[in-house]
Amino acid sequence: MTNDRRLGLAVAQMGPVNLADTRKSVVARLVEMLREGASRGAELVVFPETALTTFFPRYWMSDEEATERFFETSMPSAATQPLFDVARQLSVGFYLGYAEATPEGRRFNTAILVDRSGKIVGKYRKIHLPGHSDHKVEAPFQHLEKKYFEVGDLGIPVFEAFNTRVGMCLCNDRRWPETWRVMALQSAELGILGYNTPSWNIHWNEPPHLRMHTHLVSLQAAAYQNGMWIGAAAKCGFEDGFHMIGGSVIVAPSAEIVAQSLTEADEVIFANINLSWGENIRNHVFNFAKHRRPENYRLITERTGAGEPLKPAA
Ligand code: CDV
Repeated sequence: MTNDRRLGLAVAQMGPVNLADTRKSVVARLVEMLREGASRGAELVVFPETALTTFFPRYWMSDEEATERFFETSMPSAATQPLFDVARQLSVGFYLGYAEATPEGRRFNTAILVDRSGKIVGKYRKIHLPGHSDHKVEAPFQHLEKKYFEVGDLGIPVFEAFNTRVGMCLCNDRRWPETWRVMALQSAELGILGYNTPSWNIHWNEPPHLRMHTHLVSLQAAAYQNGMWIGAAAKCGFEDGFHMIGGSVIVAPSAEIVAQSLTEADEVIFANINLSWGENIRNHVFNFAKHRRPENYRLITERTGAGEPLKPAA
């Protein structure tokens, strides 16, 4: 028997943001989806990674040009203020991914959590940065996250908000079990993320149908193995001719998908989630306090890459 603790959760998928699109026009799209989410009962709306611009790491340019064109130096800014204002008016919070330039000149792939009063209550900076930093001249497009962003320096925090505990991550982080386990060890009941996943990959050979499969299987396994809800928002479709997968989802702690986008356009999906549903898993099969054996897991923090087998205990 579980309690009934509800949260209205919306995931606001975005269709393409092209190079020519202004911040103003993008924020207007976000505001419209925030309104739709609120009208359907959402208390929290999840937007994608780099929601305010095109997924610019596909383009080679100087760091100065990238910063000037695609990074935010303040949040809220004049362009994003309407989102915060409408959030406060409608009493609906949101998660927003954007490229952050700090006053010290550091750059991160960042997500914020904004509460129902329009106040920023959490920040995460992406840790698992995929791609490369060199110019792959022969490649059809680049994936320059390692050039434009530093590795996040805020850890994997969990925030007390929305009457629950919320963990945040971004895109590639979702493929790493460590991300979710660190959230779950802080008793997160909900993990949220935005993503930009190109349908073709210049780094390893994964055909388009597997791109969707590995996306979903990562989220479903993470939800089940950590007894958490997960909400994941895509930016998708053809951005100036470069295709990215959709497949925005809300996943239950049972690993079942309770809502999934149908399009590759702006689309809001919604579920009135019962936050207690993870308790059955966290109290039994994945009762961490009872069953985890961290003394056997030390390689997870000692080694980055795979190495030789450990010597068997005598
Ligand atoms: N933006 C991303 O982190 N994208 C990666 C791609 C490069 C594989 C992802 O994991 O979807």
